Amino acid sequence: MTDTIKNYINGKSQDSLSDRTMESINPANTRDIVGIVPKSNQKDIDIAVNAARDAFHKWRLVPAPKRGEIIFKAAELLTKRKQELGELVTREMGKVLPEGLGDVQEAIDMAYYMAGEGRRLSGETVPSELPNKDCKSVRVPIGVFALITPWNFPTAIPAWKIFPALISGNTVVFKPSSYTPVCATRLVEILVEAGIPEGVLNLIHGTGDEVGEPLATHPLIDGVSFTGSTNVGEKLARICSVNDKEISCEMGGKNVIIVMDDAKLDLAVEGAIWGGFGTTGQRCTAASRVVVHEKVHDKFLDMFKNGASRLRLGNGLKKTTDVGPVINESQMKKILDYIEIGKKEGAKLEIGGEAFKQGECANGYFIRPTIFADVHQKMCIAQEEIFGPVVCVIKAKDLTDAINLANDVKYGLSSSIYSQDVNNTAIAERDLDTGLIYINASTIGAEIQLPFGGTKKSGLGHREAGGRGGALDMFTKWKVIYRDYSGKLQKAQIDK
Ligand code: UN1
Repeated sequence: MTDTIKNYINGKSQDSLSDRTMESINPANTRDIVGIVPKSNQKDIDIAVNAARDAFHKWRLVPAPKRGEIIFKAAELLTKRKQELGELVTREMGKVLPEGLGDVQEAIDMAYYMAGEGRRLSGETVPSELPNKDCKSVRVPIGVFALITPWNFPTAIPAWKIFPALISGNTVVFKPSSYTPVCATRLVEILVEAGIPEGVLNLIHGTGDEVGEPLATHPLIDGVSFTGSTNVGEKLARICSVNDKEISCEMGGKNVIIVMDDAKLDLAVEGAIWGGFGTTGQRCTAASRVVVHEKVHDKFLDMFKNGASRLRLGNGLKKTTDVGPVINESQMKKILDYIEIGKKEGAKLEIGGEAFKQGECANGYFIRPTIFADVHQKMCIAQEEIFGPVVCVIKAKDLTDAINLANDVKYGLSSSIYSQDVNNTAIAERDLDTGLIYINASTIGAEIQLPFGGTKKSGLGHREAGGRGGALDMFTKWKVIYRDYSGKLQKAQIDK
C-alpha cells in the first residue's frame, strides 16, 4: 500500500504550496512505493517557521513537567505501536526487522528519558560572595530549531533531536530525509496525538537543497541540529556562524576495531561482523576498519571471511535475512565505485565486491558484504567514509602502531579494542581520539543516556542524546540570575 503523506504545519496536515510530489521507495524492492510525499518550497518553509515562531512564546511558558507529560504519552504510544513502526522502518529504509524494532526502541528510550528531564533540567545554585544576595544558573530554551535528520535511523535520530528540543521549551521545524519521510510522519502524528499544541512541532518534507539548506539558514531560525555528511554539516555551520545561529552537527566516521594478539578472537570476529555489516554498514558508527595485531592477523582474517560470507542478503522483513539493501541507487553506485578504487589501489578483495541481484534481490539495491585485506593506511578506502558493507583489514605491529593507525584519519566518532589485557585497554581508552570508545564490544550500539558524537570532522557543536554534556546543552542556553535583597548597593569584587 502506498501512503500519501503531507506536511504538518501549525496544527494542520497540508500539501506543499508547490503542488509537487516525490516518491519514497522500498530499497529492497523498488516496485514497492512506500509513500507519495510533498516536495516543499520556500513558501512552505516561511509558513512553518513563522508558525513555530508564534508558538514559541506560549510553549516556553508551559511548565517543563507538563511538557514532559506529553512526551511521556508519546513514549507510551510509540511502545504500543512498536511492531508496526519497526516494520515500516524496515520497509522504507531496508535494515532488518530486529534493527527496525531497535530503531523504534531507541526513540522510545529517548522519549522516556526526556520526559523525566522535564522534572530536572537542572542548573546550579551557588553562594554569593556578598551578604543578602543569591545566585543561580537556569537553562532556558533557545527559540525555533531546524532539525535535519538522515535516513539511516528514521525514528531514533529524529527522536534524539525532537524530544530534547521540545522538553527544553523550543519549537521545531523538522525536515526529515527525503528517503524516509513516512517514518518521520508517523513519529510526528504520534506526538500530535500525545498532545503537542499547534505550531510547536512542524514537519516539512522535501530535498536537502530545496528545503534543508533554506530552512537551516532562514533568518527566523535560532538553532540548527543536523545529522548527515561532513560536507553539508560544515557548509551549514559556516553559514550559521556568520548569522549568529546555534548549530550542532553529527557527521561522518571512519570507525575502527583494534584486535590485539590476546583478544578473544571469536568475540572480535562477531564484533567486526556486527559493526561492519549490521545496518548494511550504513551507520555513522559502522566499523569500516579492523586493525589487527600481526600475530593473529591471518587467523582473524580467515575467521572474519568465513563468518561474513555466510551472511544472507534479502528483504529485511524475512527472518532468514541477515543483511538488507543499501538505501538508493546513488549510494549503491558510490559504494561500488569505492570498491573499484580499493582494487585499483592494490588492496586485496577477499570476499564480496559486487552488487547482488539474485532471486528476490533482483529489484533492490543489494551489495555483497565486502572485505579488503592488505589495506594500507594511505589508501582512499582506509581514509574515506564509504557508508556501506565494506570493511578494510589493516595489519599492525603492536598496540602503539594500532592506535596510531586508528587515529590517523580525519574522523573521530567511534572506536573499539578487543584485548584481555587491562593495560592495553586502559592505554587505548586514554589515547584513541574518538567520542565513543568500546572495550571488548563493537563500534556500534550507543545508549541514549550518554552523550553521542565525535571529534575532528565527525562532530561540531554539542553532542546528541542524553546525560550531562548531551542534547540539553544543544537545546538550551544558560541564564545566570543574581538577586540582591540587602536593600543597598553592594559591589562585587570591591566591597570587603
Ligand atoms: C548513526 O549511525 O548515525 O550507536 C547513529 C549506534 C546507534 C546510533 C547510530 N545507537 O550505533
